[in-house]
Formats: sequence, C-alpha cells, structure tokens
Amino acid sequence: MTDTNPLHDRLLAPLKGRADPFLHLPDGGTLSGAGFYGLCAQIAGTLDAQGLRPGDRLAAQVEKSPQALALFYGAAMAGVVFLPLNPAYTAEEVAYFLENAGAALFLADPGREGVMAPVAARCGARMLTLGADGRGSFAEAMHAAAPRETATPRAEDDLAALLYTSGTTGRSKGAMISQRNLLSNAEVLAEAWAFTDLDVLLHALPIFHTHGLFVATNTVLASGGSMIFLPRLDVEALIAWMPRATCLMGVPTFYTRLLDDPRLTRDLVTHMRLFVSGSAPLLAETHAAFEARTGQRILERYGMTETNMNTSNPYAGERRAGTVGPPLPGVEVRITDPETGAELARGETGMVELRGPNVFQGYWQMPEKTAAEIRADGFFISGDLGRFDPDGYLQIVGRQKDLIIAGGYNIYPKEVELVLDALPGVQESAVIGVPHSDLGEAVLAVLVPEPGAVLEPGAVMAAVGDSLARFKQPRAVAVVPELPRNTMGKVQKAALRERFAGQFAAG
Ligand code: MCA
Ligand code: AMP
Repeated sequence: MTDTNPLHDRLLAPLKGRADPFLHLPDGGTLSGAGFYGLCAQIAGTLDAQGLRPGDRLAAQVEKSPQALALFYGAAMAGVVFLPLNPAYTAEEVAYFLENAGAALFLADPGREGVMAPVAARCGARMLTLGADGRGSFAEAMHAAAPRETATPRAEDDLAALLYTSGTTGRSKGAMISQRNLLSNAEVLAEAWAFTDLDVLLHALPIFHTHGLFVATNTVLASGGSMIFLPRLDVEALIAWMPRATCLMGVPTFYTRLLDDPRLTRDLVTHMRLFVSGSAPLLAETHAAFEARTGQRILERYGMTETNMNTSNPYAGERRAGTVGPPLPGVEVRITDPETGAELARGETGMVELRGPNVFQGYWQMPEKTAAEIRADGFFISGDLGRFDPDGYLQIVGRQKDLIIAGGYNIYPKEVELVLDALPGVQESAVIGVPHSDLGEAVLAVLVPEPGAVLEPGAVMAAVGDSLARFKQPRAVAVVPELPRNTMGKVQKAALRERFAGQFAAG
C-alpha cells in the first residue's frame, strides 16, 4: 500500500499554502485556498467521527454551497466514496440510489428532513442535514469533530465517486470513478485549455454532475486558479461577474440564454479568455451567433459520466463548430460498426468507443452490464454515434442509446414510460425528445389510451409528480390512437420525433 492519496496530494494539498481566494462568493465574500482546505479536512474528520471507513459511500442531496463542494474533497481525503444527488430527485428516486449504493451516510437538505428521514431509515443509511447556508446537523457534527491532519492512503484505482447514470432498462447504474480517472483528466484538461493560477472560472453549473464537480473544479484546482462560485445559472449574475472572470464552462443553454440578453457584447467579454461548452450538442448556429456578438469562438468538448472528458476542440488551433474536436492526450477514440464491433475506416459513421486512464472502473455491482459495455480490450462502448472528419475532429452525429438531454440533464425515456404506463387509462406510451429553443430538447409523452378511457394531459402531468423529478416530467402530452411500429413491432420513435418536431418551436 502506498502512503499517498493522489487526489488529495495533487489537487487539494496545494490549497494549504494559499491565503488568496479560492472561491469568490455571491455576497462579495471570499474563501481562501487554506480556508477551503480547512473545510475539507474538517469534513474528513467528521466522516471519521461518524464511523465511515475507506470505501464506504457518502450520499449527498444538498444545495450548492462551499460546504457542499468540500464534501467531495473531504470524502476523497478520508477515502470515502462520494455519491452526489440532484436536489430535484423525489424521495422515491433517492431511495433507489441509497439502497443500490448501500450508502452509510446520507446528507439531506434541512428543508426535506421530514420527507427523507424515513427513506434513509428504510435504506439503512444514517441521515444528517446540510443546508445551503452551511447549517444543519452535519454542520454541527463538523464543529465537534477534529480536522484530519493527513489523508487516507489510496491507490490510483481506488474509488473516489459513484455517479449514477441511467440505462436502457430505466434503472440507473452507478459508474465507479477512481482517483486516477479524475486526476488524469484534470491534469490533461488544465494543460489542454491552458489554465494557470491567474484563471478565474465563472462557476454556475450544478455540482452533482461530472461537468460542474469534476471538469470545472478539478481543472481549476490542478492549475491553482480560483472560481466565482454562483448558486445556479442566473444571467444577471453572469453578466455582473463576467468582467472579473477569465473562463466560463456551461451547457449550451448557458450560451443561448446569454445570447438572449443584449448586454452580452464584445466589451463585456474583454477579460474572458475561454468559453467552454459541453454535456449536450452546441448548435453550429449558437456557435456562430456567439462569435458574431463577442468575437469569441466557444470551445466545445465531449464527455460522459463514465469517462470524464474524451475529446476537445483545441485551445490554440481551429475550433470547429459542429465538432467536439480531436481526442484529448492519452484518450483513444475508435469508431466501430454498431452491429459487429469491427473498427470502421476513417470518415465512416459508427459507434464511438473510448479507452484511456479516464475510463471508469465499471458499474457498481452490475458485472454483466459492465461486461456488456466495456470490451475485453478496455474500450468502452459509449452509445454515441460519430465520425471523424479528415482532420481528425470528431463529430457526434446521434445517439444509439435512447436518451433525451434537456438543458444538460439526461432523461431516460424508458424510466418515464414505466411511470406513464402504470397510470390508469394509459395503454402504452412513448417518450421522446423534441427540439426546444432553451433546453435543446424537451420531453414529450405520446400516450395511447385504453379503450374507452379519456386522458387529460393536466391530470397525467400531476400523476407523475411523486415518481419523477420535475426535469424528467413531460413538458407536453400528446394523445394518439396508436403508436407507429415497424414490422418487428418496435415503436418508431424517429417517426414520432418527426411528427412532433414543431411542438416546442416557440420555446
Ligand atoms: C430545470 N428544469 C428543467 C431543467 N432544469 N427541465 C428540464 N431540463 C432541465 N435541465 C425545470 C425545473 O424543474 C422548473 O420546472 C423549470 O425548469 C425552471 O427551473 P429552474 O431551476 O429555474 O431552471 P434553471 O435554473 O433555468 O435551470 C436550467 C439549466 C439547469 C440552467 C439548464 O438545468 C442547468 O444548470 N443544467 C446543467 C446541467 C449539467 O450540469 N449537466 C452536466 C451533466 P417548473 O418551473 O415547471 O417547476 S455531466 C455530463 O453531461 C457529461 C459528463 C458532460 O459531458 O459534461
Ligand atoms: P452523461 O451521461 O450525463 O454523462 O451524458 C453523456 C452524454 O452527453 C454523452 O454520451 C453524449 O451523448 C452527450 N454529450 C456530452 N457532450 C456532448 C457534446 N459536446 N456534443 C454532443 N453530445 C454530448
């Protein structure tokens, strides 16, 4: 066993000596690097005091705050595996994650204590609370605990995080992310995007996903920079802070919303050196409009929960709209025949497969799913369809997996269909993503009523509220006498997407 903890030693320890701000907060206050390190050490000590051991899972469904961010790093320091959860998830959804992960400790928002306590108890997890204001029973436990002086030794392949990502069966799979997966990607991105200790990242993403938690924060930590740490996307705040920032990372909705505001001008972005987009396709027209307005070409990159970042348009070279750039250093990308798995010639369209130190360790307690998606030679089958252009830039041309991405959140149609199919009066359903000017795609439910039943869209929407987080709920419901099927009996979602393409045309 080594006596190192790579994430702690490389990303966190340098903060100890930093008296300058690591986080700039919305109220004008700051938290120094040393202050943030202290918070992480305090959290690590609290996890010890709560009886968590290396390898145990800590689940957290809390609002964004400096303490919430420090949870991941405190857990890493203690060797505890971090499982962040979207605050939008319902109690039913959270129960699945706690149970599947076998979480030892669950941190909930104080406002949801009453709803969540029975869920945690049922799943065998102890529960404490942590609010956006830094209060709650976990915060009290933090005051009582002694901060950790040293980090728990961890091997590179030891797990640092468990991030759930849904599957075709409608049940989420826990992607096991190791110390090496995260650290290798942070170092590669800091270099590829030319981050330095002078960078100030405008951080308005949620911190329960790869993008806001790992891509944004780890890259800044790897380069010694700082972050303007905003609770959520608020265009007013982005515009107010932009003159003090050097970089922004966002999903495409960030850029379309900024473009909707006439205050986004060349003058506003003079201090900015880099705008990064990812998590969902950035329309070439958004890229062009952003450049026309600001003179800046958005840098688009491509990643997944299972792999962190795989490809990126170049920082110094040409950033090509409609592509996600060449593979990042150390990452191998190949295009294969989706049926046979045979590698295709350059320029052909097929399955995107990925290999490298960034690729996850498999799905938590699902060896058969891991074996189905990671080949014996180590390549991960992404479910995305793509092709390389003659210059080696990857284009994502579609998805073989049935997945909707709305505002950067993934929604698995099967999960929504299972809930809809169980409603009285519903014979069957098909859930599709259709173009939406703000979210990129939005969820539409196409329902077939049982004979004689009358389906009222408002009632359908209300009925799914307890089961599905709001962002997964259909934005509209269409009732049809039957679903289009091919000769094999499979629902033709492409035909439905075409038929309902104009549903949200006005946004
Ligand atoms: C909020 N709502 C949504 C979404 N977000 N509905 C569908 N899709 C969404 N993404 C709903 C709320 O439930 C609410 O419904 C209404 O929209 C307004 O909510 P509000 O909180 O005000 O929304 P917002 O603050 O405007 O948020 C929209 C957003 C946000 C800024 C696009 O969703 C966001 O920050 N998305 C980023 C997600 C992200 O980080 N993804 C990275 C995944 P109602 O009003 O009816 O109650 S990591 C990943 O994909 C890979 C690894 C990668 O490559 O990065
Ligand atoms: P997630 O499971 O949340 O990590 O989502 C990963 C998926 O988001 C990928 O498999 C892609 O389908 C999609 N994605 C991420 N970045 C991009 C991008 N720049 N362009 C197109 N799709 C993207």
